[in-house]
Amino acid sequence: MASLSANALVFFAVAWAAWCLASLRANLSRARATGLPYVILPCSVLGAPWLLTQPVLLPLLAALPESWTAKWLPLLLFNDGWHNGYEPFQRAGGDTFLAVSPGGVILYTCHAEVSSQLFRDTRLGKPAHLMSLLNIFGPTITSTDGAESRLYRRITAPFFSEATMRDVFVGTVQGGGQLAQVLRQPAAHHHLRDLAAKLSLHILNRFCNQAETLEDLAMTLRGDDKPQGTHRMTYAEAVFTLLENYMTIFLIPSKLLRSSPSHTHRQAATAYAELGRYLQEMKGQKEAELQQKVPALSNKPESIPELLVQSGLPAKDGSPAVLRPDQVIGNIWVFVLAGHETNANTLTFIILLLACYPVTQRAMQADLDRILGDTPPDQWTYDTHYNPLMNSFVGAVINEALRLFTVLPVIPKYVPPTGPPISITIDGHVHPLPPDTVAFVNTSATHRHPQYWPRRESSEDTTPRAKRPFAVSDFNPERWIQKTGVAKHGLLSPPPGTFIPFSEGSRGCLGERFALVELCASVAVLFKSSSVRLLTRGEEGGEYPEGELADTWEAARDRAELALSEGVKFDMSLRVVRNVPVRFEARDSVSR
Ligand code: HEM
Ligand SMILES: *[C@@H]1O[C@H](CO)[C@@H](O)[C@H](O)[C@H]1NC(C)=O
Ligand SMILES: CC(=O)N[C@H]1CO[C@H](CO)[C@@H](O)[C@@H]1O
Repeated sequence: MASLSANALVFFAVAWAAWCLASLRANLSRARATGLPYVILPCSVLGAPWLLTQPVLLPLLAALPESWTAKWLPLLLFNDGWHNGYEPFQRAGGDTFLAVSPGGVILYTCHAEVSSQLFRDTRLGKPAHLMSLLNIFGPTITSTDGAESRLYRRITAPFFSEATMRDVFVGTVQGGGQLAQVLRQPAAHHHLRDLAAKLSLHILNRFCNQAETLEDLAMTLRGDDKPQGTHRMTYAEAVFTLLENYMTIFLIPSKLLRSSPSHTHRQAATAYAELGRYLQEMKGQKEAELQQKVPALSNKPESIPELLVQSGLPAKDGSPAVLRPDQVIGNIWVFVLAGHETNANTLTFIILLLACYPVTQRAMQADLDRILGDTPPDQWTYDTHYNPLMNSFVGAVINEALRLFTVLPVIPKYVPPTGPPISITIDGHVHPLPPDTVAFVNTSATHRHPQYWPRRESSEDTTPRAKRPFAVSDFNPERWIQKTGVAKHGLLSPPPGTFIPFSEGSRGCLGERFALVELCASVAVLFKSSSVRLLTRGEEGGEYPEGELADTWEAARDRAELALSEGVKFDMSLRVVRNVPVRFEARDSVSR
């Protein structure tokens, strides 16, 4: 018996190895036909075999001499793409190349010309089969393709009007004022990202979902909010807990999670169930409102749930509903996710970068004083202030943070498996990409490409404090300020494809304006009234390891830079997970 199963095992191993070799050969010949440089990998970074064996294999592979693995191992570490910046491309000797494995062919590019083609060519889709991660409540705009995603875009796009932007600007100034007060509390830095997330989730609920008031934000920021009715978690708690445990919730069925001995698992299950209920309630309420609504009376911009729910109802003329209930719910959810995480993380990066760069912070504040003068925040408006602010150091700081801290470091595209190859052209040479090729536009490598974005001189760091390049030392908002000529806009406008934090083309970010308006208003309101400062260990208080002698600002800055490199993580989006001790202080009128 034992020898029979051993034989079977050997048989399967041999068959599998033969299949791998045959697939690799087939894929290799397709890759060669493109005329692009390629790297051979033992497995696909996206395939189940690697995803499942990675926890065991990775420590072994990491123990091998670096010279053996440097060329290919980084390409198998999906979540390290941001940390490596442009380096893997430098090592591969090209800005566009293929990674070939038995599991498939992946194209990597940080070449502006190629990215622009990939964004513009409407025959390219999204690898929706790899993105189902987002569809935990139903299909979503981000993780579907073709006619289906176009339908969702068409339905929700009217929300992003100028009228909405006016509301978002004013609302963020109000909400940011509340955040500023909370941030001035001494220990607030321990919760910096969470507080930023509370603000951005509030802005999203208030304007996308028309579901919250400023008082709700004040309560959430203080941590005084309680679950309403029969809910076991507040809405914000459900969203944050779900996001913290996203992989667990995606991979393990709720039923198992609910009866798991692990408290975290049970919390994750509760968060999923609770958020599902909140989304259903939101849908139900909008349905009720829509059925009562007198059309002529409402001139408020419509909310995202309203637009989606409307499409989920049969039309007045009796024609059937355009969306199924799961499509309505899935998309309400994805707007919550896409609309708050990215902004929360970007605002957090901006705050910490400004703490590391006090001179830049003061320059930005000088612009805030010049543009806003003594106008009280409740009189700031989108029409008067948004453009001047975005053309000043405020816009420069936001752009520079978006450049270096790409919350989405990679943008996937896909050559449909059925259909002809799709060609890209590089320097006049045509390269046909075979069907079923996944293409990754590496935003973070593009944004740190030495040709498009020369490094700041002082950032040529000769003391290797960490193995990987420090994005933070390259932070230089000054590079966005146009000094010569009579530029119509105050800021540099980079060549197409070189600055792509929001992607471009028909699948570009729907919320780009929304995001920029929110970032602009929150940065303005936080830094008009306060300054942020890095804390030395003495100022911070608390216990520290013996032998840490240096307690200077420079030492604090070194730690902050390390936190903004090694303490940054990418899973759902790029965020800083290590605490950076900072303090917000009121700007005294003397120093202005
Ligand atoms: C700093 C903030 C933000 C950044 C950097 C950002 C970036 C991006 C990027 C790179 C994509 C393309 C993803 C892909 O192709 O796989 C995207 C898509 C999207 N974003 Fe944003 N985003 C931000 C904020 C927002 C906000 C505030 C909203 C909504 C209120 C939003 C809604 C969306 C939606 C709906 C999509 C999917 C579009 C589609 O697939 O057709 N985003 N975003
Ligand atoms: C591009 O980004 C992905 C995702 O972060 C990463 O896995 C990959 O290694 C990057 N490719 C290169 C050449 O840097
Ligand atoms: C781009 C391409 O041809 N990829 C193929 C590589 O091999 C696997 C396994 O045979 C196929 O499923 C892919 O389509």
